[in-house]
Amino acid sequence: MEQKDYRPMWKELGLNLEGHDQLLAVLGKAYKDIYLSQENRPKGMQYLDFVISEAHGLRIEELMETKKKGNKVVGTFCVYVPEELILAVGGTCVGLCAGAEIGIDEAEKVLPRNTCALIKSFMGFKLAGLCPYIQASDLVVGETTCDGKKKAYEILNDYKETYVMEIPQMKTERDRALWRGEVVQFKEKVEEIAGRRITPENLRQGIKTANDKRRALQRLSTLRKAIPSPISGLDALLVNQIAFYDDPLRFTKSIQALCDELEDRAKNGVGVVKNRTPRILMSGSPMAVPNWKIPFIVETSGAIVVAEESCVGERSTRDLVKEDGKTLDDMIEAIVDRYMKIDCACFTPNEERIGHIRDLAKEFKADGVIHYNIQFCTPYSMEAYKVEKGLQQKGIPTLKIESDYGMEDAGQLKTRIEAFLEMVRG
Ligand code: BJ8
Repeated sequence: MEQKDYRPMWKELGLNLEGHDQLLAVLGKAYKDIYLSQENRPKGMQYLDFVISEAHGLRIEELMETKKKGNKVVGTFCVYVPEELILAVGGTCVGLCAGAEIGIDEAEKVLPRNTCALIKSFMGFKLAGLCPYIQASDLVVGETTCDGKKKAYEILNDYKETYVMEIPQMKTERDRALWRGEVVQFKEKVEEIAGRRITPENLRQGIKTANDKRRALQRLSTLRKAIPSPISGLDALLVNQIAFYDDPLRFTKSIQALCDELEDRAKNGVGVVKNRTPRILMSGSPMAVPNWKIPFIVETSGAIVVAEESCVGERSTRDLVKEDGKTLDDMIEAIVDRYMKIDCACFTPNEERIGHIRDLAKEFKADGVIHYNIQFCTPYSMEAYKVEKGLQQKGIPTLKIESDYGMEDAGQLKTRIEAFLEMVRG
């Protein structure tokens, strides 16, 4: 099929066309090398291949169409932003976190070099004019999680107005009250930009849509418990990444169909690897699209990733918002409760995260855990100590790695990962 020319739309959005062409060329090649080279992929992944190929085309066209109808697009950087409220007013929530190095030179003009790659990436995407999602957003929402993000939003605000939600640092009753206030204020902000009120009816629907998406992702996760796993870690990661920007209803339907296929595979003992392949749980900093480096190295070194303890994975799908609320107040409380359960390393203390990692390692029969933090990410690199200790107590082998989005350390990482897998195999 002939590719549609989206350049007029990109121009209208103010993208840097030359840089954007380069980005698409690099991404296209990486996708082919990393994804399309995999063997025995489920047929259902064709939908994801299509979504990736149209990530800057058809999907942006859809967003522009919905905007024409008066609906709003809200860009976010963190799983703390309650998608339910955006869906309630007919809006679309898109993830703006970025996992590519391109644009980093621009980012380093305004950010210190020793800033985490994720922050540099979203800043670089904006400054270099490479991200149609941020251009299409009517509202960009930041949050006070780590110091790097918090301060970066002040700078981003010079280029694109950024609304910031205050996230508590602890989980006491006082913190819950603060968070409740933030959720209510955000609800008012969403109503203001949408020019529509949030009602029990539309919020109930918003909650259901977001929960249904999480249910589909939970089902996918459960199916990865099969030995051998019916889907690669790379493909499962891609599904979790695409969850942040695809149309939620269509996405949910497609992932349920993919799960039907995986269920058949699991029943018939069909997997993407052999039975005795080492099973790895990845844990740590989120892997925003197109950050596929570590799982690619792991899976081309003779292991399979069976779960991700990360915001692009279990942390954002584990909990649902209770659906039995009758009044608007009940529903807001249910949203507040659900989001307070997120165990980001920005919280202190954060013991529940260690418990979650141990539980996941057990449930998924992981032979080892690879804890990954993006270089210069203080919360996750600091918490790695506690994670390692907690896993050691249970006799679970752990490898701690730190990396950025560049490929310079790929060889060294591969050597370390291979040595770890050797040890895990025993
Ligand atoms: S809830 S993990 S999505 S903040 S990698 S920018 S923490 S220095 S991304 Fe996150 Fe929300 Fe937490 Fe999840 Fe800072 Fe670390 Fe960079 Fe990070």
